[in-house]
Amino acid sequence: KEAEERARNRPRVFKEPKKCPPLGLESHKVEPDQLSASSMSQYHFAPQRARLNMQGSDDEDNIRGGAWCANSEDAIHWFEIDARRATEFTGVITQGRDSLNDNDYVTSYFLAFSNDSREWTTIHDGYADWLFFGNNDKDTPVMNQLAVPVVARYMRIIPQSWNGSLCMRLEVLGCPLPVNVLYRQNEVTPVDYLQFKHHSYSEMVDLMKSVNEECPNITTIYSLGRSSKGREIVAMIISGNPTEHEIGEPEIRFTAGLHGNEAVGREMILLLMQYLCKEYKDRNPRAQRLVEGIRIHLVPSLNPDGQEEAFEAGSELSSWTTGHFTNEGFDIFQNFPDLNSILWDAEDKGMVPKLTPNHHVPIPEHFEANSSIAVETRAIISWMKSYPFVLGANFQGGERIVAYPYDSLRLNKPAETEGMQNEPRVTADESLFRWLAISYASTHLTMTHSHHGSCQGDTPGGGLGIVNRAKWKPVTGSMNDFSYLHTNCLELSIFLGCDKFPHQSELAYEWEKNREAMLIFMEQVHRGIRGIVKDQQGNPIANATISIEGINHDVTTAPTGDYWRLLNPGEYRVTARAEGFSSLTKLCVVGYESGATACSFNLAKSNWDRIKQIMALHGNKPIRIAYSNSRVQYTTVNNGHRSVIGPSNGSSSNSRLSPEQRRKRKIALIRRLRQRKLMKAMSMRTTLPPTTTTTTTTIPTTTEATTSWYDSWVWGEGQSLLWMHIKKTVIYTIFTYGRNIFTV
Ligand SMILES: *[C@@H]1O[C@H](CO)[C@@H](O)[C@H](O)[C@H]1NC(C)=O
Ligand SMILES: *[C@@H]1O[C@H](CO)[C@@H](O)[C@H](O)[C@H]1NC(C)=O
Ligand SMILES: *[C@@H]1O[C@H](CO)[C@@H](O)[C@H](O)[C@H]1NC(C)=O
Ligand SMILES: *[C@@H]1O[C@H](CO)[C@@H](O)[C@H](O)[C@H]1NC(C)=O
Ligand SMILES: *[C@@H]1O[C@H](CO)[C@@H](O)[C@H](O)[C@H]1NC(C)=O
Ligand SMILES: CC(=O)N[C@H]1CO[C@H](CO)[C@@H](O)[C@@H]1O
Repeated sequence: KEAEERARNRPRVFKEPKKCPPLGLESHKVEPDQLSASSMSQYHFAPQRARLNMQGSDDEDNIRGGAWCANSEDAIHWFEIDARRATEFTGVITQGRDSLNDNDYVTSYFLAFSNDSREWTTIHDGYADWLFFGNNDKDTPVMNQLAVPVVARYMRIIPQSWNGSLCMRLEVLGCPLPVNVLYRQNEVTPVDYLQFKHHSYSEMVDLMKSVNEECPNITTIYSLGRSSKGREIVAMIISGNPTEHEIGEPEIRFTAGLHGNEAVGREMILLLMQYLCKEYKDRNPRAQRLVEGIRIHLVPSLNPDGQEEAFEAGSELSSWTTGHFTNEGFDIFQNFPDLNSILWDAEDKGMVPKLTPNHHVPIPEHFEANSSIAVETRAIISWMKSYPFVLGANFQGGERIVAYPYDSLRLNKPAETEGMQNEPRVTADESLFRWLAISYASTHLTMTHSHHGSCQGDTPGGGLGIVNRAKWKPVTGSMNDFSYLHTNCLELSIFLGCDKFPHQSELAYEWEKNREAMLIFMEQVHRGIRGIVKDQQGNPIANATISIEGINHDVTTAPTGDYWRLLNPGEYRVTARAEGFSSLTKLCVVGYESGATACSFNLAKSNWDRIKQIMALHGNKPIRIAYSNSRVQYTTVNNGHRSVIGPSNGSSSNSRLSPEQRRKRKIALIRRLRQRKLMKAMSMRTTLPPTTTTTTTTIPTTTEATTSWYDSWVWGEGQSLLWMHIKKTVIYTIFTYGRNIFTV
């Protein structure tokens, strides 16, 4: 009480205290063996759990302590940090225990320092030990700065009072003193043209504008829409021709800041902009290949309101959730329509892909009116649909891992035996997603270092640095699942580290860790096949479907007819389908070398489609034909209008032949036609049901398993079908041969 009284009446220190960065309890730069304590209440509450923002779990099966907690039976309590070298300590940030139900936090403490961990000097105010006031709740970090820095190797926090149980999480601020030259060589030398600092919203926009001014002909800035407080969600395109989609060029996206306090991704994207601009101008061949071969969309902050909230709190005093949500309280990442249930329900009924498509699952109708969808989410959805994205990643924080979809969890079968493990549903592209995740994780400098465990204490990735989100921390309505099920784009989440908002002195090293991984990940967009689907006149076909045999997830062509299908190396049977065209299947081989395999299609109008066109011309009524020598006229049955159709220049063609030649030609032709008719009639009799209608009965053919029988009628050079009418089992057709019209 005396100490408290004195502390309250102590004159304020007006001198600005020296500021040092965190030693790295939160970021895990401080290793487990640097942390120790007088006692612990249970194994789950070991001193290693005392890191700022450590997340706990009260789950009975998997208890993870949300703090270090002392054994309440002890009389003396302390928590000790070994900085491993002489350090100038300048402050401490404390937080209570992360827990759903308990309110455990330390309200006051002493600080002591030592050079050998035996003799301790407690900070003193001249009369007695200096009492520091701690927390008032379990989550908000509270910082105490030292008026005068203390040089030492060890530091102890000696709790004096607490609420609930004695539990705490903390970060220590200090500047390590240089030991010798060798040590300094290990430190990263920042590249001078890059800005290693945290950006507020307006600083971020300014930086993007300056990159745009620096590299005007490879960059452009646009907006996805506005946040709920009216801030533009700004994006930059970097590409050889940034303002338009070039046919054949894939588009990819990097996004960050879905959660405003996850700051590393935002800064990595801003650094990537500066890097690509500078390296492109310096004619770095790799940067040039990337910029010219891909249209790269970079969105550093999808939740600008959250970004501002977290930025104001700062890198140390932002708690786990400061700015995580939008202004209206939504977690954007998991605010998307749940399409998984729709697809999985259809799958359970055996309807996929024959009756329900395995891709582009429609958004439920009530979505437009649903007030629990954030304005930011709506802007992102319409953005995702308006560019032909092939590959994307959203950067997040709080863990060190790449998570691939599905993010939503449904077990394959209901448990038959108690205790039996059921596997979650996996995407048809599981092995590709794993590859994409590994391409990032294994290139990142530290993501696969599993010897320290993961940030929150469980090791989900088994050391590979990748995890299926549904197996780890399932969420429904995620951006990744939505992207996979509603668009052509494969989207993953990249969690960049334990500390969501690290001190800005860490940014240079973060850039070193992520730079190569980001470039490698972008280059993966050239893995697989790509091509253009056109009709026989060379017009691109939009919205054509590309299916890969054995992978139950199709993609579609862009409005310009081009498509990309990311695939691991292998041989694939690829089928292109489009409304009104005969489908076509090809074998395309994806090799190990870089560069997508070209696999383009020219689709022929299906005969059926042409028949429908001709019938539509005549009001969908049967057409009667009449002969007059070699000139053919026919009339529509109903209205009596006579119309002379097309190839009636018979006389001009046949007039150059002698009558004998003409007769011989005719006989030969009739013979051929009889033969063909017989063959077709035989094959049809065996496959057509007795009351044939115009539905799709299919005949297996040698080439195409999926060709409709009316498409399989092979027409010779110069022949084409004009009209066909089907009545019971009799098929009437009109077709042309050369310049003559025949009927069968
Ligand atoms: C630790 O040693 C340094 C000199 O090496 C000294 O300046 C400092 O006061 C010592 N700290 C403590 C707590 O004894
Ligand atoms: C960009 O502009 C500069 C100068 O205006 C020019 O030298 C350069 O070739 C241009 N680059 C591209 C990709 O058009
Ligand atoms: C609105 O959207 C949320 C989140 O996707 C969903 O949980 C909810 O069921 C929807 N409400 C209606 C009425 O569709
Ligand atoms: C694309 O084709 C599908 C059927 O294959 C159709 O349902 C959908 O409306 C088409 N989309 C567009 C944008 O044309
Ligand atoms: C029909 O003949 C006329 C004149 O003989 C010619 O101008 C026209 O191009 C011909 N049409 C066709 C379809 O051959
Ligand atoms: C013993 C205990 O838990 N006391 C208080 C701790 O703080 C919370 C609020 O922060 C109170 O509700 C508890 O009563």
